[in-house]
Amino acid sequence: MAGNTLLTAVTASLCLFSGVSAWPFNKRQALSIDDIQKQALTNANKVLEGTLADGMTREKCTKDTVSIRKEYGDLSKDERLEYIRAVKCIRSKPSKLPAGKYPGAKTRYDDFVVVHMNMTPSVHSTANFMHWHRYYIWAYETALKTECEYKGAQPYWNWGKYSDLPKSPIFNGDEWSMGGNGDYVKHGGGMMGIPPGEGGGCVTKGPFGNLTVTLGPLMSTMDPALGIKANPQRDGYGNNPRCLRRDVNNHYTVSSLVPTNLASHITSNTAIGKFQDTLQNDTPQMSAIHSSGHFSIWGDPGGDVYVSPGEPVFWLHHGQLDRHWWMWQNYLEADLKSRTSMYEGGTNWFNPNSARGKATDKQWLDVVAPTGQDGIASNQLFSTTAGPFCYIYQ
Ligand SMILES: *[C@@H]1O[C@H](CO)[C@@H](O)[C@H](O)[C@H]1NC(C)=O
Ligand SMILES: [Cu+2]
Repeated sequence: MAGNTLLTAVTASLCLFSGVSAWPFNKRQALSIDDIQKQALTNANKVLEGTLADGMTREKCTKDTVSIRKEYGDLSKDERLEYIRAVKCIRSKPSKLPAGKYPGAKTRYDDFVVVHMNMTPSVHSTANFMHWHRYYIWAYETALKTECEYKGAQPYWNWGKYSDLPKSPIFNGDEWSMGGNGDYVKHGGGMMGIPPGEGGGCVTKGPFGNLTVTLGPLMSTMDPALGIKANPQRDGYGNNPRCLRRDVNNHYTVSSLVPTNLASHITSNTAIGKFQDTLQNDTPQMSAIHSSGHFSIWGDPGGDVYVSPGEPVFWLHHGQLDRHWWMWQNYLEADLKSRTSMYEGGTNWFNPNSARGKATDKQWLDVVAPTGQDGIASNQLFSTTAGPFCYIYQ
């Protein structure tokens, strides 16, 4: 990837300056996404060693205890099987929610989906968007460990790594994958003129083949002609058993999710407000990075902003979103401290005049919070190695 970026930079310079002395040896090279990851990791380690200050206090988290989140394709086959086992395990434990109000919440996994459905308006396009989701993914990772004896860390999906996503280790449908694409069914495209991919039907191959989902839909973005059953309850919490659908496609992995675009998103936004807004706000020309990841999987419930955690790969996508923020926070030594604590935005997605978020605002996970760890303030969720957290990305 570093090689590709260099080549692109050289080619671009040659085009711009053809005729002039063109060889760009003295030009500043754009950082590649791999360079950014390396710098972020170096700085995050300095913070752990105490040679670089980020303004946070940390007692428990050290270089010896920190856990390392890896890319799914970088896990060994045994590590992948262990992750798949743990996800299946959490999907087999009973829900802790009252069945009367949430008849669709059958399993402990569904508890996570319900909490997200419930919180959606107060945790998207808001000041706490990155913080709440960091907290939420960590709670899921913790549940895998404490309720299902999971030995590893939460893996992520590096968006820029696979230009042919259906053939990636995540979606190729083999026994070490997160299941295959949906079976092909003829269907129309989605929002903003996105063409249909080669799936659209039920996932029938691999570890999550023939999975039943029960909650939602609430805000489906799939072609209505597919006839996805409406939920018996208006709030989407009713029991609506149906298959997991995907339409894994390459539309975004070759556009908004290419490594150069990911790198320039990180290097060109210096304040968190801009960083979060550009990450989330789709334009008619281009889907933003956050939705691009969701829509690369698409399907039901993956393409539904409320119910999307019902898609088992949600956690890999949002793990990467957290990593994207972590890289942005950490890759510049001089800005690391200020970027760690930046906080900006409102508190309700649907109300642009909602109260401004404050770093002292408590965040809630309700029934999926690890014991004694609900209601943690945003300013304790700033660093992945302070507050309740102790992990870095490799
Ligand atoms: C899913 O069900 C279909 C049809 O019964 C079957 O052919 C297929 O092997 C099943 N897949 C898995 C992963 O169990
Ligand atoms: Cu979300």
